[in-house]
Amino acid sequence: MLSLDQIKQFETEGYLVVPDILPSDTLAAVRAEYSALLDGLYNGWFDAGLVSTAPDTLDFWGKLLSAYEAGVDYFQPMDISLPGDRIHADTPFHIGPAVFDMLTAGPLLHVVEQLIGPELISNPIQHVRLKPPATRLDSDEIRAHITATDWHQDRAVALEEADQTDMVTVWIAITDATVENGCLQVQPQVKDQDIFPHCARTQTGIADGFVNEAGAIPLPVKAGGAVLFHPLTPHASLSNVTDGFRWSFDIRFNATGQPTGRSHFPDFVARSLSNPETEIRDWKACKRQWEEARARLAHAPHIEIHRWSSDAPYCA
Ligand SMILES: O=C(O)CCC(=O)C(=O)O
Ligand SMILES: [Fe+2]
Repeated sequence: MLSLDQIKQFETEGYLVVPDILPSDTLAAVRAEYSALLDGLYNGWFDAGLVSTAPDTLDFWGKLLSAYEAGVDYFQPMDISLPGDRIHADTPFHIGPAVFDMLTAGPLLHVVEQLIGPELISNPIQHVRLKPPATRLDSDEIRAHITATDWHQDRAVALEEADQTDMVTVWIAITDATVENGCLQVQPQVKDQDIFPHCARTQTGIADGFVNEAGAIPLPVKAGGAVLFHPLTPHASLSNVTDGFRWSFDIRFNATGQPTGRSHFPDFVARSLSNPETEIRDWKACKRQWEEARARLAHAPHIEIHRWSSDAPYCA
């Protein structure tokens, strides 16, 4: 249950840190599900000769690092979404029972409900981020799921159709997120905040001059806790300067009936006070929606996932 002060902070400053938002059994189940997922993936890569270190000598982190250093993409098969482009009939992704329990965790939905109401859809703009130590990254690494993320607003990296919606991002720490291992940082919102111009940077990020980096607030949070933020709140992540991985998920919710900003991907009713029978409660139904989207999109023309082009004003 959020206090009135917490709700007010979200409304005025555009962000909120909520410790222990994920039940500890759900957190443990997510870790176990990912451990089994990576074991299966790694065995396949080893058998195919793509990685050279035998699985039995490596733990979870060792497997991730071994895959990364061998140039094997561990990210997409572990992500909880399809990619923004190059979707094929067999593009891997991961939705399992523990991930679904995280997407629909009662205490988490209860907090979101206090911010945007009791009719909630799970927005398909959602990712896992498993970030290796910066010193181990390839020099040309740019992916926001692997390296530090540029300053941006989530509203700006969705399509215009979602500009007028009520959306909340919930960024969940699965390992403790610290300043050293690359936690999130925000720029508190200002009154009448608007969308800033975004340009091609390391990823797509806010144009120069719109973010006062000196005023940025780093938001460390322990595993199982979350940072919640408004879609207009500028945020970025710090570099991971430790020798361990930083692991988070970011998931989003909208008021039901509103466009998600990525409508070619599937949403589902996560919570409904007025029509509880419309809630999806079976992880297999959620997974099936993604499989159906993948089958459809594999043969469809590419759909841009945001509005910015590098020749936009402010990007010179
Ligand atoms: O974790 C990160 O590096 C960035 C996360 C982010 O941009 C988000 O959750 O919207
Ligand atoms: Fe973001």
